[in-house]
Amino acid sequence: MEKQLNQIQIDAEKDIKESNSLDQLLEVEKKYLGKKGSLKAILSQIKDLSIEEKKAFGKLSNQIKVVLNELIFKQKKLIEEQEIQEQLKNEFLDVTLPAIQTQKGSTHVLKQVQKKLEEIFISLGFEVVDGPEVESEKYNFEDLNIPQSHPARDMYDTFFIDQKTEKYNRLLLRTHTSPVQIRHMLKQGAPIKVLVPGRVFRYEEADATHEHTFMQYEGLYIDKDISLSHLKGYIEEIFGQFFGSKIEVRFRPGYFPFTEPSLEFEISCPFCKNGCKVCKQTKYIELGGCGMVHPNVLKAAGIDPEKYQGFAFGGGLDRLAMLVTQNNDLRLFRQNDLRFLKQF
Ligand code: FA5
Repeated sequence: MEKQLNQIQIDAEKDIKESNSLDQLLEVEKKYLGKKGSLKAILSQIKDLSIEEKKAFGKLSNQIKVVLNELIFKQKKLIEEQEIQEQLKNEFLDVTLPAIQTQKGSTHVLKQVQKKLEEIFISLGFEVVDGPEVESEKYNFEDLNIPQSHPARDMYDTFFIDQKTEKYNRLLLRTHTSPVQIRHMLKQGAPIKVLVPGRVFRYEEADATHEHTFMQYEGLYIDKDISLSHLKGYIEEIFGQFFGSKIEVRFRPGYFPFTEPSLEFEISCPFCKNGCKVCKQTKYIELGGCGMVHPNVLKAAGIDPEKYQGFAFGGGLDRLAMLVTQNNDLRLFRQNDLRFLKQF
């Protein structure tokens, strides 16, 4: 048996040295040291030996195992080293070649406009807040002083969701950012100074200036002794900073059930002095709606209108982006054509 063991060692050492790939080496390892390998097979004969012979045989087979394992380890290192050398010979790496250019992404133009507005509002002490896009009829309409069957609901072609809640009535996709006024008043009470940018939805046919999904921004300032003159001053400051030039604000009468009085606000054209194609020769650009928050809205949100007043104003962020980019079709912003978007 000792002879047999020695023969196994001689064969195994030869096979190990002749292995020139890791797969081959693994096979050799299995062949001699594996569960069904030659060493295991010979060990099965041990039962017929005397105790003394068993001891000697066990010792010898363990020694052989140690020697073979060590040889396998060394051979493995050798093969790995050879493989690396081979790879280095075949692969030539020119570190002086220019790197492959990856396409750089950039912030979407609507987000850029949103960020710019946010920075200006924040610098003036406003906090930026948002609310859910799936809103309740109560916050989108009722608490904003637009009860059911109020004709003003026609202004907001609404996507309703086939779900109703006891307390908040039907669910819908918010048609404007104004419901966040209610949410924030309920959450924090007066005073409030917030900017609400966000996505809104209306069941409208798309054209160059209308989308069914678009962005709005809305400013709300509630405190003691707030008046329309504050509103005018803030609009002047905000859009002056936004367009980087001194602008003038002009109000026209408007109508929103949640403000009283309600106004439309226009700014002097930041692109010309005497009329251009952006302002259609009128020297003014209409930006959005505004007014003093209606007492009913304050009451609905638990704020005492005798103590607090406030202004709110809101406009279309896509329309603002149209002005900035001098693009006359807002549908382009969402068509994801990189040739268009890469310009900004
Ligand atoms: C409102 O939505 C009011 N919540 C704004 C407001 C806030 C008034 C606070 C008073 C106080 P209006 O429906 O006019 O108002 O929409 C505001 C702006 O959203 C418009 O001036 C316009 O710039 C933009 N807008 C309206 N409909 C669309 C549309 N389909 N696609 C793109 N922009 C739109």
